[in-house]
Amino acid sequence: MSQTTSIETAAPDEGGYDPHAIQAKWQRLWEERDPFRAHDDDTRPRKYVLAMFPYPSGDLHMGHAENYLYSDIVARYWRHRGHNVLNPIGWDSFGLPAENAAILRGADPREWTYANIDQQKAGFRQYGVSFDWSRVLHTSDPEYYRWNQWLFQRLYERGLAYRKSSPVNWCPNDQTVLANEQVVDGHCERCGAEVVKKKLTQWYFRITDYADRLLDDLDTLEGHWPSKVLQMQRNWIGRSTGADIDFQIEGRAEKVTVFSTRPDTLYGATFFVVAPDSDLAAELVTEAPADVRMQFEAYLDQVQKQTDIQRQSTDRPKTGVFLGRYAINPVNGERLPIWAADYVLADYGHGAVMAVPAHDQRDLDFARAFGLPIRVVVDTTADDEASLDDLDPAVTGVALAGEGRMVNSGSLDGLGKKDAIAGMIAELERRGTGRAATTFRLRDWLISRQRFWGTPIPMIHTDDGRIVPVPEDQLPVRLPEVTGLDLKPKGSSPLGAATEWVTTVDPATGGPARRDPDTMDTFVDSSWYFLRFLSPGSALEAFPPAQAAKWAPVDFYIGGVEHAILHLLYARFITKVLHDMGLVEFEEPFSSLINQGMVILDGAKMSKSKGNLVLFQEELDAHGADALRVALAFAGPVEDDKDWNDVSTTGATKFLARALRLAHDVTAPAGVDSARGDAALRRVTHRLLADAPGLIEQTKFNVVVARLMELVNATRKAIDTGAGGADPAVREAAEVVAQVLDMIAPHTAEEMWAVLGHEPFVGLAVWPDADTALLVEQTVTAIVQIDGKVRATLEVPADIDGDALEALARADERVLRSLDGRAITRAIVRAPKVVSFSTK
Ligand code: ANZ
Repeated sequence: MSQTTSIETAAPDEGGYDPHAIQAKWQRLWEERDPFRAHDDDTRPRKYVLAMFPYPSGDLHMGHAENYLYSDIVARYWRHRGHNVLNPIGWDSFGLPAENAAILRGADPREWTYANIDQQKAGFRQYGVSFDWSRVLHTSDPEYYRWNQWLFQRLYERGLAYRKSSPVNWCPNDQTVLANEQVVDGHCERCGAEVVKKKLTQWYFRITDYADRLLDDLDTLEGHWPSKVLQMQRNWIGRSTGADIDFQIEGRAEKVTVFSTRPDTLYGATFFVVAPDSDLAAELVTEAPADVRMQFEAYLDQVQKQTDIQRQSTDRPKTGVFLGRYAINPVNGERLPIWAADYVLADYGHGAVMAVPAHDQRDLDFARAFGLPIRVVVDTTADDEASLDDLDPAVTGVALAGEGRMVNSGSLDGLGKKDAIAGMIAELERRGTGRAATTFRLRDWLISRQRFWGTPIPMIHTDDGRIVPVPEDQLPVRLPEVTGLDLKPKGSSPLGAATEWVTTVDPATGGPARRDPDTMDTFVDSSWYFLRFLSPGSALEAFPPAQAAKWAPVDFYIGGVEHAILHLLYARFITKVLHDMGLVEFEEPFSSLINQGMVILDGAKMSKSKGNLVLFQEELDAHGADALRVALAFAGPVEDDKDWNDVSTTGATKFLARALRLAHDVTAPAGVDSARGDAALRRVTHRLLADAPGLIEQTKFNVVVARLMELVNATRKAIDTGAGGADPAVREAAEVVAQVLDMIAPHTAEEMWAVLGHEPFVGLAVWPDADTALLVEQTVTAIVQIDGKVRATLEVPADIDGDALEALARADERVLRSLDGRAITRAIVRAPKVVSFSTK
């Protein structure tokens, strides 16, 4: 594109700051010349800056305004530091809202989706975000989701994608399954409906294979990710260490294994509990008498209506059914009655527990409710405390969960907890009936959804019962047209009813077959999108490994804390898989992470339903992008919530007008040595240059705005009361204002830069180095007294010695005039502040 467009600059008249005109002008130029494109062949150091990509939910809102402002500040910052910056944008455009909107209107989810994307694109352009627009991606484009299908098949080959039948979270409203991560306090994360359990065959990704790495590698992110997020991830993965213990069941050939974090308490086991909704319970009850079976069935019905949260809550009466069977304690041969009870979950550990009521509160509550024996095997009394009798859990109802010495435990007696656990594990291993084990709270990732608007799962079910991948040369499996399809949720995927689409052939035999009708969880789409930005148009590969080596991992990632678990965990998992496939060298996708606070109103979250919305587009139209950006950046620390009441777009506009006016008032020509200019102003300028990098890298954007205000004020003062616009230090200050302001208010900054006589773009101008000589407070003001009266002040070096200071004072013109020929009889010098002369 030609570079000859002449740059008209706004008139310098008072109050002539016209943000909308300035904005339109520079946005046009950016669009024409595309200055923020990242170039793969650029050899300068690189930075990859990314804000979590948006869902095309409609207009951009204040949350977007904040999020993409922050990432833009950081992207612009690194350009000013001479880096080749990648700051891409795309849309996370599959998902339920589009589908639900389409159902409401009887339309195609594509229409809603792409119309919203266009609207948001325009909003971002109007907001002056310096994206590389050449790399836009939409996850709902076949060009993108083709690579989801590729990824799925790679996971399938590696045994990391598989199908199983198990109780899953089912949202009765959305009529689809949910991953554990999408169930919040027993309710659907999206629609709030109460989630129920349903046994279904679904596709899973084996994220549990990576549980140890996902947990251990969090240590490498310490100090780079918010500690809260690290903790949430750790809790979610939830590693427990202990032992797997095998129990013989009377009348059953195979042993049953339980997981326990307290194998040391095995001698204290007095009963055995299985999850009512486990296969084991169903099996054990088949041989029970009819009345027990009926009782069990009724109980199971009741249990299946409960959420996991309810099942695990401690403050509700314990319920259960004795199954009439017995397990044998492997260390002492005791018969333990087997119960089915809802506090044991089917999908944690092995779905069965050895119950040790003396030392586990849930087991104790259960034992007391059903009159089961309670045996203490750990003496938790401290030396000087009451006897163990006083702590008897059977009486107090409080389990002894603390540490102590083993009792009633054969050869373990007298040992402390750690030794007793080790001793018991050794004993179990010797007998071949147990071993050290680790269990995770993390479950495999359920990725299939019974909805239309997602990536079709690229698998084929042959009529003879095999499940095979769609041959790679037939990818992508595109979504069919919606015409004639009923998208309404009905428990199975609407794609199953697209007869023509679903009918296919077995690639091996040509025999009849059907496509898998489910689509993928949209978290699959977002688990690797940051890599797709490296070559969004590639038809050959998901991403080129060579580009990944150059650009990734993402240096700066920003988004809401609501993604602290789901998205980040999945992206970390997929990155590790890609690492193991040899496609990326790194194992963590995001080197640093920031969670921005929310923009709130009157102390509350903004919401359409509450009617307390501040509309992004309205603010943008009223004040322009720069004022909105300055006001938001200034409103408070990045991580804090910002109340719109504290956001001053009016103040921001005044500040921007003042800044621009500086540029108009500069009369010193460019290129004049500013060293001769106003030293006080130069110090303010260079202190900002020196401090801005640290402030930005610590995301203290509000402080940068404050420091810019300080420099604008100091420059104004120098113009009005000092050497005026002709002072080269004033030009220097105005140029630095433009270069630093660009991060926050890029349109005004470009305008200043042009007014100052520079070619566009200030957004690409590398900041000058701070002159370190100007950074120390080098001079102090010394006073000179004659016979007790101050006659002169001197600007002197802070480290001046007494002799030099006295010499300067004696030579000073004002001092000589005051002395008027009189001789100095005595001099007292306190360097560097005071010189006191006497003449009498
Ligand atoms: C015996 C025992 C004795 C236990 C004791 C604890 C204390 P975390 O730390 O959460 O991993 N458990 C095992 N599988 C379970 C399941 N499917 N549903 C509910 N509870 C289950 O908890 C591990 C402990 O939770 C295990 O250790 C087991 O009870 C129970 F004084 O075994 B313990």
